[in-house]
Amino acid sequence: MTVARLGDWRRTHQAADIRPEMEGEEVVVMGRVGDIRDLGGIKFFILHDVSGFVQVTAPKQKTPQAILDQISKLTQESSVAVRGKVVRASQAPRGVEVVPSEIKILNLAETPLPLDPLGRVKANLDTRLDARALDLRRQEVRAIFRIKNVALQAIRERLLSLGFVEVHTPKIVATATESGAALFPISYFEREAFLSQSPQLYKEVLTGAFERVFEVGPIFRAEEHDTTHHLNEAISVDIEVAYATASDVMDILEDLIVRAFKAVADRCGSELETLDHRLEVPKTPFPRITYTEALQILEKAGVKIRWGEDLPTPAERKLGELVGGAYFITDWPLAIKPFYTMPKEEDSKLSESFDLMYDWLELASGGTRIHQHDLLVRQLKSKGLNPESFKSHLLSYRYGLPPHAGWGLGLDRLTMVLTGRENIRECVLFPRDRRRLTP
Ligand code: AMO
Repeated sequence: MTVARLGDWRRTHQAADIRPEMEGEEVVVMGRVGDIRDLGGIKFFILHDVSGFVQVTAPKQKTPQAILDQISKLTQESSVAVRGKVVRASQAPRGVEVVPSEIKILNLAETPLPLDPLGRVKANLDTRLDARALDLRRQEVRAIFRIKNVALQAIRERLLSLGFVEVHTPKIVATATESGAALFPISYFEREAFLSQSPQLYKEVLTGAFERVFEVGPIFRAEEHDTTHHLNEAISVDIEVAYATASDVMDILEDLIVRAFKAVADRCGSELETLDHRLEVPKTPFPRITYTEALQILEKAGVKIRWGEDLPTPAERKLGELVGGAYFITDWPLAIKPFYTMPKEEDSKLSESFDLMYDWLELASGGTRIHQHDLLVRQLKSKGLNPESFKSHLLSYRYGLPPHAGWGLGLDRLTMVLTGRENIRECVLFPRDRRRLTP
């Protein structure tokens, strides 16, 4: 079988760079085939690449038969290389076209396609995710990931400029950290191990060496529920800071969220337009309400939650309606926070912890951590956990680990907010949920 290779063909231009003023120039463009038309005297197709598109036009009178035959073979989404001359053409989209002198079909797409990457035929989310490789070619879908990228870049640049060190902690681990969420067991030679739920314990220990660390990485949660905002694998931006408290890291988080919004508003105008989403940069300072105040606000609105219970989604939705935008809920009951959370000095039923909400959605959670060995052991026991399983980790706490605080921010959830998408699956390239392990 002959395989069309690139050989010595190389792009000279991206599609969007081809302009009417280049009339007469020879160019080589490469991309995927969009609409194909045959209008009797003329054949043309739209070539899309990552920059945009350009029309390739072959007048039958002036084009060698071999090239016309190749255009006849083309199918939508095939990848092609076109060598040709730039021609000013007022009737063509963007006022310019490429008249081919040579076409190389690099890979012919099979027909029919499972979905229409030009987005004219609507498909449901499951069909789209099943054919994600094609779905990701849609302009609207690419806009989501460009926004995610720009937001993450803004966050990363800021953290680096604040002296944070980017770290990578193990994802194959021996213990749980987030008591509420279940673990995925894996077989690790002759032992059982787990996929990491959070870089929590490692990032804490690393404050002893680097003082300020951050990580952008996957977290794995064996949660069975099927919601619009939970996945079994998600990306979390985690920070941990030595000699800091919850309130200090809330300030950092607030600043980062505003910077992410601003970066997207400044640099992703066309993507936001494609998504038909109006982005409002949240005003600072974000409101800070305590958990107890949140219960009072809810009660006034007729939603009764018993003190000490976590906020179920309907209560979060109500709070989103009543408070709205970006806001913190602080001072959670210690009993519903993980073992590493610092109790409040004034009231040990409470903890030095917070969640960052956006409308109804929890974007991040964090707090001051316990840095003293004996208190940590007590807390482990009070949660019914066996300190023996945390033995190697506990060692670090014996050697003068500094007081520290930090948070974990769900990047996929932040992307939901920045793009106005209702389902987290839209904001993850290849989402993993209870039913979906492929593609
Ligand atoms: P938590 O469990 O609240 O805290 O997770 C932090 C943030 O990560 C996101 N997130 C998820 N996103 C999608 N699907 C999931 N299943 C999922 N689980 C969590 C959320 C959440 O706010 N160790 C602490 C963080 C810390 O205290 O530093 C932790 O993991 O946006």
